[in-house]
Amino acid sequence: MIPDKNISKKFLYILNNAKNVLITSHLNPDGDAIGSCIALSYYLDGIGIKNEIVLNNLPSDSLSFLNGFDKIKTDTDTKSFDLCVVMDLSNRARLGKVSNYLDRCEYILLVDHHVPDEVFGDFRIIDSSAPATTYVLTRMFQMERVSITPQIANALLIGIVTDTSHFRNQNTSAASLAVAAYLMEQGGDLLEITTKTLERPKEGITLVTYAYNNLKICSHGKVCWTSLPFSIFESTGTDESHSEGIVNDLLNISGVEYAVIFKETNPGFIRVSFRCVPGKDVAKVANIFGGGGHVAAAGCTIEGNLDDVMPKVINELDKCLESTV
Ligand SMILES: [Mn+2]
Repeated sequence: MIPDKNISKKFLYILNNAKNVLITSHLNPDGDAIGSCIALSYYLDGIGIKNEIVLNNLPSDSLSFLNGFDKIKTDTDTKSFDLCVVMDLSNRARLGKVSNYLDRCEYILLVDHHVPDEVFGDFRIIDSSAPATTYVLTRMFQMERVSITPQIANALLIGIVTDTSHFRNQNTSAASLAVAAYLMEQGGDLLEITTKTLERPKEGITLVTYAYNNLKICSHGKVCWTSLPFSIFESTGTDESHSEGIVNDLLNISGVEYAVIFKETNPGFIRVSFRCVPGKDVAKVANIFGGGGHVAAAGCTIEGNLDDVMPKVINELDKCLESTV
């Protein structure tokens, strides 16, 4: 459903008449999750409506440059909310512990751009053709002529920039660029967002080196994968956040259509991230292992050790490859 004027009107009506709003999104929040939460929080602040952003866990430090980052909390003492706005979320389980707080909310409003795999909430605005949740929000603000401050513009812009992989994946379109341009006109700082979100933490360099030293290319050069065992995180004092972006780099190798990274973030738990070039689909492979995501970027967590998990996943990916050739 692409929100039209009626839906935008209803969305703003619900927001403007709320008294105390819980704003939330998925666990391991990304740029789009926090961008949509922070933008909405600033909007509600602007019209004097009490609101809190509560997420299962804090986003990675690489996003901490964004104004409003310090609004994000991981719990709340508030006993009841008359409205909860859930963003960028297709499955209630991905709320993590915040799921428990939904019982304290009278009305649940969902804004998202995933193909939903679970229907919940009292009113849903889901545009699965949109490149980002912040795009959906921006379009509704535009239709209702809501004035966008530079802080709101920045928060909205980060969602579009990160969900389009810096305007490089298939979410990039004339429409997403036009909305990004509009947000720049409202004070969004594209240069800062692209620079900061592409920065790699110094601690992460050992992980990059390890990942490149151990990468494998198979399936006639179409599949590239690598792994980071728990021991490397442990010996370098790093965590998963320091390894962000490595899987995207693998996809830059010429001829590679699918990239996978296996991260043993805790002993016995392997986080798998998939990426693929336009026209291919990694969400269906992630789904097989109980994960999810978008066609071009997906992930899952599998219990087991690297030696067992890696061949299983690569095998499934190979099957997919055969069926799409
Ligand atoms: Mn998103």
